[in-house]
Amino acid sequence: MLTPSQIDEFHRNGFLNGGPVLTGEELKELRADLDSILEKGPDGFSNEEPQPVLFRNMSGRADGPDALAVWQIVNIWEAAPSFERLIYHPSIVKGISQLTDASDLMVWHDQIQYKPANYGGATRWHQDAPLWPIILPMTPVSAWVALDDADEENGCMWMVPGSYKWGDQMPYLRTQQHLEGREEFMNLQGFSPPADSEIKVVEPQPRPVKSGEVSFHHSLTWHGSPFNRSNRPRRAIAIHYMTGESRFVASGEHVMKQFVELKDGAPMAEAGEHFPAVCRGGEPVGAPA
Ligand SMILES: O=C(O)CCC(=O)C(=O)O
Repeated sequence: MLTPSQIDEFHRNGFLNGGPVLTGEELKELRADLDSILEKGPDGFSNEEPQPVLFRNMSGRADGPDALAVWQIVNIWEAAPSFERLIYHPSIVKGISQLTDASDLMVWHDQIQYKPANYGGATRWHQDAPLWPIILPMTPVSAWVALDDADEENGCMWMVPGSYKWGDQMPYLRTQQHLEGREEFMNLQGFSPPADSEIKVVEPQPRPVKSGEVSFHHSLTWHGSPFNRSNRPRRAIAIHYMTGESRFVASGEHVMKQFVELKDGAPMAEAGEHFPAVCRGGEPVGAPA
């Protein structure tokens, strides 16, 4: 359970380190499952095998001597039982329910972003909700679980306090895509927060997360993560949840749309097995046996 002061901190900043949620045993199993999937690679799954929805190097700079990689795996929970248990993790699910005030929650999708040691690429400044145009109202809060200590050296996330209250600012953030290295990541230039904002300055902060801890962020919080030039990998997973109010927007595009056979405006709670319910009536339902 999050405390009232943690919930206040989240509502002020738009992010929160929720502390440790994984046992040593769980961490070991998650790392081993991720490593074996990374070893297999995007083309290593047979048709009969359960597999993730997407597996790709999302770095735009993957060729040549400066090759950089961010391995993105969407819905690893569909390929590995340890990750399936993680999306139902009672502390994570309860935390999301507390921070959203929603009693019913489903998984929208999960997402590994693995930055290899020495040549891990950047995840540029962005907000999540504008990139998810097939659901409304927007899915409000995500959980990000570190499988390695994530710090400034190996590309931890950076966030901007209060930015989630400034609306959809993706057009502005798209002008800042040149910021990729650790030394330049704080140099967001040329944006003035709305005059009535509680926080009126753009102050990017690195947000280290220890392995086994969960960090929560709002889907309009400005965030990103620079290169990993350290000699340590950065393994982590984001789990994006929807509330029971989410409805399908048929005009949008998203990699998860292929699994939605609903009419425009229908509740995403009816979207089926790729979007499992994890919380009902404010209580985590727990992983299937
Ligand atoms: O793992 C990262 O560095 C970025 C993750 C992210 O953008 C997210 O969780 O929304």
